[in-house]
Amino acid sequence: MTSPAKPDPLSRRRFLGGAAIAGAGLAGTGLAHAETGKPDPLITEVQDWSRYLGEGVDKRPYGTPSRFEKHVMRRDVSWLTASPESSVNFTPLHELDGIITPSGLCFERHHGGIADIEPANHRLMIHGLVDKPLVFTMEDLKRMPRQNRIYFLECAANSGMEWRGAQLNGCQFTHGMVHNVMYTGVPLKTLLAEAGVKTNAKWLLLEGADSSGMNRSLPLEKALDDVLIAFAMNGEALRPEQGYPLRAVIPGWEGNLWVKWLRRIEVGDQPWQAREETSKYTDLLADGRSRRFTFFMDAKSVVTNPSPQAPLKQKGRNVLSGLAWSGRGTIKRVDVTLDGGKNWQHARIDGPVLDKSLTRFYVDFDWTGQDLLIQSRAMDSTGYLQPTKEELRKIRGTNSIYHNNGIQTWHVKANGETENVEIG
Ligand SMILES: Nc1nc2c(c(=O)[nH]1)N[C@H]1C(S)=C(S)[C@@H](COP(=O)(O)O)O[C@H]1N2
Ligand SMILES: [Mo]
Repeated sequence: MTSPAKPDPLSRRRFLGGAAIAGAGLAGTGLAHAETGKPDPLITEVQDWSRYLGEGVDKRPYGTPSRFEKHVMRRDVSWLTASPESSVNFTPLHELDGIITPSGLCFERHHGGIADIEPANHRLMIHGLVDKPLVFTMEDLKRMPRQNRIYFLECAANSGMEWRGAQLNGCQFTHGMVHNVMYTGVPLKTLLAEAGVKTNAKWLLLEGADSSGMNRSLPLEKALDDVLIAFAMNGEALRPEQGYPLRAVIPGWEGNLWVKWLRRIEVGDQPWQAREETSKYTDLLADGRSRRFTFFMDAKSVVTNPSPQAPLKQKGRNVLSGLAWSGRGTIKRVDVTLDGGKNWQHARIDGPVLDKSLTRFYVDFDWTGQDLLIQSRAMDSTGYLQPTKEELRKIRGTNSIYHNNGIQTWHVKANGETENVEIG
């Protein structure tokens, strides 16, 4: 949408100054900018990138994003943990679109740093209550029938800092312990069938080869359902920080169960009561009791744009964008309010709507410059509706860390600045 305007003297002068131009014919027309109506010299001036040869195909054997995208990165919160080896960083959700998280931007959570494993020397052992204990090499696993599936992984501690009120200013920090990639791997049930699970087996222990040797108990029922033993993400080998060369994929269940650098699966008849399922990853309730084994990640959503790190820049036409997901199925509907819950509208879902995957939604709206109180609320295929934080606190109290799927509120001010708030 451009309209003719007066010739821009600046671009005309530069043109007459002698630059050899590809689009020379445009130079005198002074085309106007679609929104402001002002002439825009960038469309008529010849830029360096049009004037000189670009880099050759030999310069980037493995590609990286444009140098102008350096701000798009994982970030940590320095005061959150004592050391970077047992810590977490966050996915920059406000910089992403669609449903796939680029591998290099997937948040990382590790308890003992990134194990540096040579795949030729990696083994996966299955033992315990089985007819035939087995050891697999990576090559063995890659000769077995494999599947491709897109799933979200959410750490149970995602939004954990928000239990006592709005705290961190940015969806990267409040909701960025989630990523969504395509995994390639062998169904765990295939491996278990090969080993022959004994009839009294009920639980598995999954153990990592990292320095923390992190382990978790997994019900056999889930293992026989949809668990994958994955060696690839987004079409290439797992990244070191995501468990290279092998990780467990436990669709819809809390991230802690998705053991990385997976080396051992023991079959047993009861849970092991490992550190990560007793002292950690249990939910302290309002009445002082603890809830064990909260495996499922319930339906949740967040508006990623606008948000504190991505304020509104201009009145008029705008796109509100966000993500919704559920560990119990697909996303059926997302409701969005711009006025703190007085009026709700159905968001426009676009792109694939997959089981236990992030789902992208939009609201195309006009901003007149008034204050906004933005919230989103997801409904999943079981009919479950994402709760308010107050509803959650009634059951869970405020001493919880994990499984906070409450509705997030962003306050957009008249100048577009956006803040993490709670409304009563
Ligand atoms: N071996 C091992 N597996 C692990 C962990 C770990 O520290 N060691 N961290 C767990 C936790 S708490 C989470 S949330 C996920 C994070 O996966 P990511 O780093 O791919 O985001 O991995 C899980 N698997
Ligand atoms: Mo986690």
